[in-house]
Amino acid sequence: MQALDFSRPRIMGILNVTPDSFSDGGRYQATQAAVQRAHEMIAQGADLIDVGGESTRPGSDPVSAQEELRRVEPVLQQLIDQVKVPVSIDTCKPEVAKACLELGADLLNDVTGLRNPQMLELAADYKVPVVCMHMLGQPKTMQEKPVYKDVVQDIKAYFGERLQAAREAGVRQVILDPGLGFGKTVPHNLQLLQRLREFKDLGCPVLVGPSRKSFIGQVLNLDVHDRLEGTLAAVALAVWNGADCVRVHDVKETRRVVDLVQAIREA
Ligand code: HH2
Repeated sequence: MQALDFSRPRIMGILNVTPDSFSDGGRYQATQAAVQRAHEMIAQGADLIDVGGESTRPGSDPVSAQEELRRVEPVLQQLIDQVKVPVSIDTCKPEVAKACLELGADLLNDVTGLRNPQMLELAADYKVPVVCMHMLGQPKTMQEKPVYKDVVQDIKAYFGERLQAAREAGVRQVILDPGLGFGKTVPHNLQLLQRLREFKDLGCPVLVGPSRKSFIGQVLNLDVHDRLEGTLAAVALAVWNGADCVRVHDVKETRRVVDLVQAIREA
């Protein structure tokens, strides 16, 4: 697999094959509904599809690798045959990652930030890029008073360590994601978006996932199904501030925003 091309900002469409994801849980549990949704997102302009079989919303309980695979495997099997865009697997479990790579998944999205060295070994063995997302603690407890000295500097220091480990393991491309909503207060999330460009110093593509997240709901006092404009504002600023990829549910609207911001950047 070649390194992914981030010569222009990319859109990663979210496909949650779960009963309990925070904004779309239960909608794409049936394989056909999930596959159809992936095709729809690609037609709307998604550059990548991210398939997930475990919710990591705040307070969620982990599911077994067996259950996660039962959810994602049939969807991946069809998608990998049918679509031309890269398909990623959103998992932190090496067993799940390996089975999906065997099926032909094109990249790994690890919300536990490559804490498990087996994820690095898999990315190196299968020669796939990997998203290293920062999370403080575990989903069950991560929102209980997260503390940083300086949220950007602390996360950069963490990335520096993981990048070193990734290089030593022979991983060819690491995409860095500060992990909006994963062990962060509202001000932390806002600062991460405001100062996103600082992550570019590390020399890797930067991905960000603001879609429908609770910091948007808290700033605007809006429920999860009413966060589209807030998400698009965050997407616009993220791309302006150097994001190479945005992970979103609402691909059609995001494509328009990203393309306009990019046109302004290039003008
Ligand atoms: N956010 C979620 C899940 N995976 N991966 C990356 N790289 N970055 C993110 O910000 C990110 C992620 C949570 O959102 P969602 O998939 O919509 O919800 P859930 O975890 O409830 O399935």
